[in-house]
Amino acid sequence: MRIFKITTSAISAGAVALALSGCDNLNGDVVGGEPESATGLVNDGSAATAITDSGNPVPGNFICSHSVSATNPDLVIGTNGLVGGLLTDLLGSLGLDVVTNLLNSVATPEAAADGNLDTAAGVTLTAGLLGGTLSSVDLTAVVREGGTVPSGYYAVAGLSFPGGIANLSLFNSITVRTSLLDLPQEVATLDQSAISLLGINGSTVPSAWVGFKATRPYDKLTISLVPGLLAVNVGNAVRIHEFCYDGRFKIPSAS
Ligand SMILES: [Ca+2]
Repeated sequence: MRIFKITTSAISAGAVALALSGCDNLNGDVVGGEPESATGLVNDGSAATAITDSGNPVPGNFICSHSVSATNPDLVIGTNGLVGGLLTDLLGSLGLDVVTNLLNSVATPEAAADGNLDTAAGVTLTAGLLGGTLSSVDLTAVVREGGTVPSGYYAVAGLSFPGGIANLSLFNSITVRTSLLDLPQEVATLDQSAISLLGINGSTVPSAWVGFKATRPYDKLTISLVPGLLAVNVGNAVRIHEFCYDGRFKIPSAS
């Protein structure tokens, strides 16, 4: 994996409109995430946030304003952080049962990029699926052909953990990565201690925005989930609510 560290350049809002033009008039505005109808991820600046800018944590809590739904993306289930031909090659080398189990690990993947924060892809961990050839359950939003998200925007996934705090400990790592033309661009990884901090606000259902500010353009945005316990079945271990490319940060008021 190559990791590029390049100074983020400012870019006007017009640039993304240009890059994402021809997208069936979708503008990527998000709906949902209202506190009174909370389905696990509230979009009022109260959800835990682990977003970096050039490797440094951005202070405050993320509020998603725009989703990659603007591009009518395809949602692809994968593993090992692979995209494109490398993923196809790996899946082609595996038995049908393994591939079927992997594909069945993510329910309603399209809900992770439908512009609605109240809908989510659900990830199930199946004992025995991971730990050998496969190391992670991935979900990638593939920006529609010809479109890219320019540098200066975000690569962020909104997550919730329906099983509560205990579900945070299921994961060894959570990684968000980008690629362009199937070449790896940037990556941010939460290790176990960073994941455990996501539950620090004490919500019954922990939720979080994870990812980074993109210093390189991308056309694929992937989240990789690596479980720590490989011998358990966990249904609905994590929900992937939305992939967001833009938003702002709110500093929680002291109380
Ligand atoms: Ca959604």
